Amino acid sequence: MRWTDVSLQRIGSAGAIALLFVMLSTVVGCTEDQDKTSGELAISWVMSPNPPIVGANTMTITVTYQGNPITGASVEVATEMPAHGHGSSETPIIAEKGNGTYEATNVVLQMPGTWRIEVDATWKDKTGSAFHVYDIP
Ligand SMILES: [Cu+2]
Repeated sequence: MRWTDVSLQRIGSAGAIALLFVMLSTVVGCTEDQDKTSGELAISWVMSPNPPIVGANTMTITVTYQGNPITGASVEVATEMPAHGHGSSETPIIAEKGNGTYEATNVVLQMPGTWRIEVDATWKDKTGSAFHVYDIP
């Protein structure tokens, strides 16, 4: 049973409709590829294909600090299926492309379901983190 099923039973139909609107607006507002960022470095990315698929995906990642593209950052991509307690079967390959752009290839999502992708970046004494949750059919 997923948490949404439990929630719907507890809050009744009026609450369920309200929750549905919240969930819909979350989906509609989800055009950017990052749900949440933290730290001093700003991180965003675009998936290819978009939306991502079961199999190998590519991420084009942008790292900026106060609006300026950052070269020479250390970038890491972490994939996880929270419900299953495992990550990707493969290790992503990160390549710096210049002007604050980093390409992650071999981002393998080996099964359908809910995946959380997090990107962490470090540059000098600055860090940043961003993640997005994808439902892969
Ligand atoms: Cu899994």
